[in-house]
Amino acid sequence: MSAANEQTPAAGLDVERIRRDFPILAEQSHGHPLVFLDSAASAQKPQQVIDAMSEFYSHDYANIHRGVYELSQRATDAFEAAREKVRAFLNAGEAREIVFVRGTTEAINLVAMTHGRKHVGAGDEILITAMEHHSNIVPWQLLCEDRGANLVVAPIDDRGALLLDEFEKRLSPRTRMVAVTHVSNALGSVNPVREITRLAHERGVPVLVDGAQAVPHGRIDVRELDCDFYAFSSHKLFGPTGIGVLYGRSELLESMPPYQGGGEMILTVSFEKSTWAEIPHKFEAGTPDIAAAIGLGAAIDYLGEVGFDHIAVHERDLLEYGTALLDAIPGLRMIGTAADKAAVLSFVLDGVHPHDVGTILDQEGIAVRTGHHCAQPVMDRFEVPATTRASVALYSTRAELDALARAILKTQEIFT
Ligand code: 7TS
Repeated sequence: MSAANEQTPAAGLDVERIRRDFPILAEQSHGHPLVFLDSAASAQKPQQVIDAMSEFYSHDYANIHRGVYELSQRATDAFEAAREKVRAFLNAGEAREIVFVRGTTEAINLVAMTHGRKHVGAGDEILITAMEHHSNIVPWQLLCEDRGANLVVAPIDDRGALLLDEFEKRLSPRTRMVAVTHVSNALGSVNPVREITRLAHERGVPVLVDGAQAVPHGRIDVRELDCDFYAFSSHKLFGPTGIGVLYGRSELLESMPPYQGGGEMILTVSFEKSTWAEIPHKFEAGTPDIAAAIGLGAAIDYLGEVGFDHIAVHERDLLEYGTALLDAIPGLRMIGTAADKAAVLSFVLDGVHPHDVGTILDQEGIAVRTGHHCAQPVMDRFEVPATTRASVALYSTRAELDALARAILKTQEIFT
């Protein structure tokens, strides 16, 4: 690969070389160089990922786990090699603890509909936090409706950080599951997952972590976090859409009923009774997005070569730099100022609706997300209808944040 190979740790990240790996960053938008500050919605893809998928389709493509012929074996090997890369990436104990799904949303639904249905009954509780993305709220609400159970929400403070003592108070003898985000997509707040798993496990409660916004920014170790489930989407990790991961402790996955029925997930089928394949295949009914899994593996290789320590240092610099720039703009209020924060600058401007901010920024070639970010309860908590959110990734630069600040000032001039 590029930059990383020639880097010494002290040299940090060579962002210009990294940027050359991402062909889309050379695009223009409305006659300006594209300033892509929406990586929290979905990250851009390096050439290495695009090439890995194209190579697979060109040379190794066949359906997996079925054919006795060589090509199918090659495809199966590539798919399973991607699983092993994910295992190593999360530092999971075993590759069979890695289930390929469509993304974070499907991973959480899978746990709610299998583990949840098995263990949650009338009057039981699911404990989440006030900063969850809709995909870590609604599956639990569906489960609660189905079972007559209750969704309990741990509050956050005015900076957007979880109130851990309030969280602990809400862990009750009826709590059957804790489901928390690792990093908030709307606020950037980083949750103290290790503390959360400790508190929950003291009471015998399993913990699911929504890692969608955490994986692109730092090294994840599911064994150190001591979580029971960890979910993420490939497309936010510089990989393709259509694939994601559910990590689950093997003993939990083994004890769970299947999620969807079909081919691939069975051991035997008769009209009287079917039996299930071993994990993880029990949860992988039907033909998966094979090329996407291989693309995800290539993204993980890429990040490994860049080095997560370098990425973390670079992004911390961007976050501090961007925060100082935006804080200096009169009439701008940051939403989400937790002490432990990652990659997200969410804000509102006095007298200008976020959609208008987004539209003016777009005219300047700057891509940001505006709206409730699929976290409506967070907007309610801060009493705003929406925010403008700039989010950074390993390829973002200080110059892009300068462009953002300039465009915000221009927006204010237009609207006042
Ligand atoms: N959890 C979190 C914390 C997220 O940020 C997202 C997507 C999801 C779950 C769902 O991921 P999916 O891949 O299954 O869709 N977040 C965003 C966002 O912030 N802007 O667009 C999508």
